[in-house]
Amino acid sequence: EIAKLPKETLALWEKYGGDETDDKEAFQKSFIRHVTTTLARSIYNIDNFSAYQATAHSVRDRLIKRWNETQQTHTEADSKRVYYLSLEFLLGRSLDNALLNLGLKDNCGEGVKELGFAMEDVLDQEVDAALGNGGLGRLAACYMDSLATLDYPAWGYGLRYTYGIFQQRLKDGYQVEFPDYWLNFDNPWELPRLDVVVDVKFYGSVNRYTDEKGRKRYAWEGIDTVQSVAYDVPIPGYGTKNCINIRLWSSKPKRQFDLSRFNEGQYEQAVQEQMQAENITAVLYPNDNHMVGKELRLKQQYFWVAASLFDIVRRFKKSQRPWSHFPDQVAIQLNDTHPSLAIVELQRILVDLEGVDWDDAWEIVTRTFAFTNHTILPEAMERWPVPMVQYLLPRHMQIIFDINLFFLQKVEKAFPDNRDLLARLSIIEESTPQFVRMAHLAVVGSHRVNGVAELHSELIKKTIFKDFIQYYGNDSKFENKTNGITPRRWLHQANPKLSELITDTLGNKNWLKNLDLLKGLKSYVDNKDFRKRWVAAKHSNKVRLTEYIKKTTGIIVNSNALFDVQVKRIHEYKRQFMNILGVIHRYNTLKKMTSEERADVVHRVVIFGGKAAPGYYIAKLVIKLINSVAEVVNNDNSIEDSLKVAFIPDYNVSVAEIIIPASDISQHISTAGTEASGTSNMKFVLNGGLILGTVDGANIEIHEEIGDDNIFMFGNLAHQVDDLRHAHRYRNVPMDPSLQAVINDIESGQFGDSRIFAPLINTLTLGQDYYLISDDFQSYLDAQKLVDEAYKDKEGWITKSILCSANMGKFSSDRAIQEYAERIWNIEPVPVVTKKHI
Ligand code: C3B
Repeated sequence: EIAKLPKETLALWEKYGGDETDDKEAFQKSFIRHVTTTLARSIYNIDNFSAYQATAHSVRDRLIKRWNETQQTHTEADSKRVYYLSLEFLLGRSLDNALLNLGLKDNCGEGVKELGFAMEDVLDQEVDAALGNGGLGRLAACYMDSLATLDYPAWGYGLRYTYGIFQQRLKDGYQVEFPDYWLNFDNPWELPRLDVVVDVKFYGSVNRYTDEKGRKRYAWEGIDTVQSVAYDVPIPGYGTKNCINIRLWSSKPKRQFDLSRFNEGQYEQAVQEQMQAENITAVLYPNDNHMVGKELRLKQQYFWVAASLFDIVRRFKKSQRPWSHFPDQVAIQLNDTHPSLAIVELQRILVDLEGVDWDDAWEIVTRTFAFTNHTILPEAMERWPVPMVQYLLPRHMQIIFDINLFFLQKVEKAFPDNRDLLARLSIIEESTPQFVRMAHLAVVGSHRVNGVAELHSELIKKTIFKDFIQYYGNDSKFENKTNGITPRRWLHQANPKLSELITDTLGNKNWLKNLDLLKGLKSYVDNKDFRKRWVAAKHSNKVRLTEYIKKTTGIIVNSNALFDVQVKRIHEYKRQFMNILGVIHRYNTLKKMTSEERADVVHRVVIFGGKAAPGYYIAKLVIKLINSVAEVVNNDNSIEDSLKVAFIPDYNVSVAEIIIPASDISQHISTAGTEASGTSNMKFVLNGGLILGTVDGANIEIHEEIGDDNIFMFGNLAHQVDDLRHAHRYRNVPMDPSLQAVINDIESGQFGDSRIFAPLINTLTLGQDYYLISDDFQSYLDAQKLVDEAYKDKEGWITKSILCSANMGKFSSDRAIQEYAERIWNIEPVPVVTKKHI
């Protein structure tokens, strides 16, 4: 096509294209151009925020260039791609990451400075893209970073929520939620593709007809059509030209107005319809590890899945290959069960729209999909009422019944006369009403199912998917892929001082692409100079956090104290409750000491952060209790600063980047077997923070890597949990005496009106202590004592801290992505070669 253009046209493109080079001068030119044109401002009215916008737009220009080159390269290579379907992408801020990954940091930093701004202030203007709840959404973001860095041809697909996860503020110690209208100002990190539009249907009916070959066929006549508009978010890799794409869909009404209604004078109803369409992608459901069965959520899921599959199929069709080649060109990863309707949608496209025979279609579908499970908590399992699915997606419901029928027929052949097994394996739960078990659909429709840490992957085979193991045989489908985190954001960006020390020590930045190289730090563990700089880095991070705590809470803490951190979503299984009960125990122990005795204790700052789902009453009470305890402890001069408690509001990715590098010890204390992996545990240890944790999730593998000396583990083991719960339920197990004492303190009113906390305390007594706080409490206190002892040995602690980081190579998301690519997706890297600008 290009060859057909007149020479003069080509010459113009050659001459004027590709101006966005990476040098300082070109950047400054871009910056000033964006101030005057994009922002319509001038040298006289530019503040930090406009400086951020101008910088972001200048970087965006360069990102888009790479994005284009990458997409062009991938299209030409026409090799297999992976599509990562995730309802959540918790990206956080983009500017600093883009500067680093594009290699623009120094030139832009200088360029901005010469223009009169400090890069730090400029970076601080950006609002987080917070399109996720917690671990699952942040994992997706880390995986996109690694996919880009490792040159894989990959796309993410998600939703462009108008409102991300709510903003948390505190009022009288209680959480209050505010909307996160993150698109208030323009968003330079997305490319609106107003021309990429997909019609998505809902409701309606199914017609049966006979096609020209005499086959019975089905056609779904949906009645409510909503448009899905694409917004592309470029994700640059580190140290590569590769820049991949996350395509986020936004809903908009198909027609601007229903004119007939308008003419009939029903103006309001006509506008209403428009608003309903826009509603679909309005808000991210704020639940973590908990299912809420709202129809709008199901609509979101189908809206997203339908638009994404349409896009993927359209791209495949361009290559004119036969359908049987689809799984050789396309791998689709399902991030949890949220996108499992994609299995049904692809089967529908193939059978109803493309006329592929059912069995051939099903073969294609199952070879295409793979599924990651992130939880075994029963309340998190997605089940949709059959009547709701039937009404919203009548043809899909038929297809699910057929998938189930054919699947159960096969099971019956292998296990005749085993009705119980059939009922347990069925995709349909035979209750009133019936439910669709999305996890079963995902397992049956995928060729691989993986858990996210070794223990978790073993547990799913023994619990939620036990019966599938009996049917498929142990090793056929089920695998482990231990989670990982990107060292670019979580060490290099979040902890610049430590990153610089590591680079100086190892001689280069190669560790950022090969985290195993951190092992090289071990030979410096006794090097005085190195140790000094290591401590200095940690201390400056603690000073930074001290200032942040003061700014956000007014609480003044001592940066020389031991910083003890628990930041994550507030959930009973994560046991923030146990942590604060432990704090009360510590406080009352300190109060009983004499001044001389206290002189000997390690001073602590206990730091909490995390959001509770707005409807999760008990979790919200935990926040209140933490703040009530903080109020009393922080104002008690008699304990002489030996203990401070701070709840940092509105925990998010950017706040995590300040907190994590400043931690001495962090708590990952879930009831054994309940935390599938955890990923913040990896971030803390990578930054030289030690862990106090239960034998759960990735704690176990971190322990394996860093050794007994560098981690504090406690508590009952996963295999003991069932028996302990049974005992609580049917025997009268006395409460742990130290715990009982703490409960008495709360009930005595030491932390304010104790009636407020009664429902919380009831979870330990009336609620049968489902999360086994009493069973683990003594062991927890013992472990805390060991932490204090170890911290007193300053030099010993530094050694532990260094060895922690040095042994964390395994937990790079690069390693995880490589395993997925080789074992599940069967895709190869496609490096981007620099293209001319035409
Ligand atoms: C989380 C799990 O709770 C974590 O243990 C795990 O590390 C991450 O996923 C990533 O695998 N998770 C979540 O954030 N939301 C869910 N709905 C289910 C699991």
